[in-house]
Amino acid sequence: MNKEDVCILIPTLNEGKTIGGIVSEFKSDGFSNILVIDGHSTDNTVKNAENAGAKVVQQIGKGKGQAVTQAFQIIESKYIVMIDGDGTYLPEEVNKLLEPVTSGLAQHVIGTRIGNYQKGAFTRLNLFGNWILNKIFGFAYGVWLEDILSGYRAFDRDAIKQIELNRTGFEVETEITIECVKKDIKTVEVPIKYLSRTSGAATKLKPLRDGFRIASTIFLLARMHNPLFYFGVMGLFLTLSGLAIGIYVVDEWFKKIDHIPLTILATLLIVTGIQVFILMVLSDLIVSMHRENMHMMSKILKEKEKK
Ligand SMILES: Nc1nc2c(ncn2[C@@H]2O[C@H](COP(=O)(O)OP(=O)(O)OP(=O)(O)O)[C@@H](O)[C@H]2O)c(=O)[nH]1
Ligand SMILES: [Mg+2]
Repeated sequence: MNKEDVCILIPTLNEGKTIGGIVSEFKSDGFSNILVIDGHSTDNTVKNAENAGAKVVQQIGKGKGQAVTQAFQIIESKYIVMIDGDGTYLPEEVNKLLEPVTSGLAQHVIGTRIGNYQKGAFTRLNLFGNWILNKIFGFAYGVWLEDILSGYRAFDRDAIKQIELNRTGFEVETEITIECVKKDIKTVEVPIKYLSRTSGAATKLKPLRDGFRIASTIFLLARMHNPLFYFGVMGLFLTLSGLAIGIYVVDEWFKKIDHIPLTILATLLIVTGIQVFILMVLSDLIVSMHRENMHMMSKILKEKEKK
């Protein structure tokens, strides 16, 4: 692999204490193409990144997701490595991530932090949130990964040109992973080390708010990919709420107490729930047929290309 072919992409927002060191380490390791996409930092991030030899571009909008989307549009290198600028990932491990893409084994590599993290790198809430989000992801997309939220990744150019991103915040890693599953971009995970934030710079992640946003991204984007999951969860929620209210209403009725509005509500919830289940079966049929068509279309295109 030629290191000139690699672009190191670092999204930053007020990481002045760490960014210089990260850029220098990549430079001394022989990587000359380093792109810092900055979210209008108010500290010395830009100066330190430029002094260390990185190209700095200011993002147009707000959020890590918007920054990465913008960067993916301007990068034309053969291989891309994405890493956070907060010093929690090790630049020296870059070859572990690049190896599967440069050897053609995968088009997208995720550095998995779960097996080897420094004490304090994850709070208990982060660790639990991470675990549960990976499980929900597994149920929704049928792909069981260990660390869909990792910020240390490698791609080939073809992958980043296929990935379409719409989320602007910390849902970006999730959306990237979902896009790879949907577009059959081969993804592998490699174990990496994860350090705690030692610079003293504040984290920009708000675990509850961002955790909820990530969970809803996993759920909402599953509609086109796995309607059984999307409508199944919705139908189950409606039906179970209806049943719970219904059980209460019947129990009260035995005690000779009537709850007319609640009875109507329970009936409506159960009927809507059943309708959603029917929608689930129909959507699954549509998605399966669409998938078959797409498969056939790409087969025909490939045969045409051969001729
Ligand atoms: N360009 C840009 N970068 C951002 C933005 N928000 C966060 N970042 C960068 O994205 C990377 C990840 O952000 P962190 O705050 O470390 O989030 P995290 O790694 O998920 O959370 P921690 O585990 O607390 O570190 C860091 O390099 C941030 O500086 C933003 O709005 N714009
Ligand atoms: Mg971080």
